[in-house]
Amino acid sequence: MFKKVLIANRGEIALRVIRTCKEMGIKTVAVYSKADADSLPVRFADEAVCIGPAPSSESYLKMPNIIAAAEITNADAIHPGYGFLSENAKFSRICQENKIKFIGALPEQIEGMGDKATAKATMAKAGVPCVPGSEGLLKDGKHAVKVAKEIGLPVMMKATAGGGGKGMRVVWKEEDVEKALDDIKREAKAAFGNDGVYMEKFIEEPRHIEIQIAGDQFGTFCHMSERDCSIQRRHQKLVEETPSPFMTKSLRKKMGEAAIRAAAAVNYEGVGTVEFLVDKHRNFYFMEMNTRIQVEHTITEEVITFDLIKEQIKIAAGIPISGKNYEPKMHAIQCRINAEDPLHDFRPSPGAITVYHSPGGHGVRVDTHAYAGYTIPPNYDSMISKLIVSAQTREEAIKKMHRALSEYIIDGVKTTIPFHIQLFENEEFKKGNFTTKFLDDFKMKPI
Ligand code: MV4
Repeated sequence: MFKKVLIANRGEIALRVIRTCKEMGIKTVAVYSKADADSLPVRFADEAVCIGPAPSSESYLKMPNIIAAAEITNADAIHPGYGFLSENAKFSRICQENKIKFIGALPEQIEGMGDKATAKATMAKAGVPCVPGSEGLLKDGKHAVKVAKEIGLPVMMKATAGGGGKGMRVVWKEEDVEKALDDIKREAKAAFGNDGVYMEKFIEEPRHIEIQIAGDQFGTFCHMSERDCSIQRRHQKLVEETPSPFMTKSLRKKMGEAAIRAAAAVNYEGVGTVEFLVDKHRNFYFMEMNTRIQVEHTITEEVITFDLIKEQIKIAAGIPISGKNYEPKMHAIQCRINAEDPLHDFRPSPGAITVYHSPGGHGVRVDTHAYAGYTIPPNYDSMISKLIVSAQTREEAIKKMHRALSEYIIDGVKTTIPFHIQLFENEEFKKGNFTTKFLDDFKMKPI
């Protein structure tokens, strides 16, 4: 087992990883920017090293500084959390070259998944259902029109270097195909330095359902239930739950097996997530594979009663997994509490938290680095807390979440708590009637 893990991240996830390391008897090193000197991860880690000024580009993304911090402190592994360098092939390779275990994917795996057309071809070959579309990249406008006619409109064109909602375009009419291809190629070239574009049938009003998987260093895999992440706004998830209200036992088995085929196709080691689009007929299609621990891993932990960070560290250290699949035993929901004003287009609201009281009671978990007197720096993403509830049924979990939200007091900054309270009072949401378009039509009442 590792003796000392450096956490190359900040905020709640840095704290989350430190907690598990402590329970496993592993020493921890926090790295921090000048803006995070007073943060809880810095306080709770065994050691802390300042790696630069506030901007991420000069601290949490600065590979030489992080590697230097690991060398100075003699850390034998680096946990990258999510975001920042967690899916950076170059960083994974540099860790490898410096004989520091990167607790994440191998550089080749990250590269293979990063090019979406290549990833899709790999998955299709492995028998993972994919959205019908072009075989590889579109050659030119004529080719695009030909494929659009074959698969039928509407179609979606996607930049192969895009992902997470960047570099996509829907086309409804055949006469618009050629110009849309020109536009998206130009955008992709500017944004990613790669103008490769492929085409798919546009799936209208899909659900976003993802499967948590794990694979060890001996080629054993398991699936660990799904998460429904359809409640998103501009590709930012706000609420996640498991089981999905749309799931059936047979669909879970089919999607779980497909997710394992996806992971096995790239010899995946570690915990990962395979994202699918699910249409109204419960057809499902591969979308992306995430080779990191995700923000929403918590709800899976609640329903299968496993610490996923612990599993991640054990797998990285070469400990085998059993290979048995996990069924959800409970219902869990997570609300992301962001320092944003939901009444003004979710604009960021950084600043000092003057009063802080977090909810508690049976089945309530709060993962946060916030406290009374903490100042949220403007330099990073605006998530300050994750409120997670678990209960026997979805109905109970919804009531529990509403109760917990009503006890949550954060003064000094605007938060998304009022949005969540109204969402958990919405009849269609309560019935489980939602797709990825749900929040497009959701209007908050004044408060
Ligand atoms: C799609 C789609 C419909 N049809 N692909 C958005 C993020 C990126 N990973 C893929 N995305 C989509 N791909 C086809 N063929 C709709 C989306 C999409 C979406 C997917 C999941 C969650 C929210 C979404 C919001 C808008 C569009």
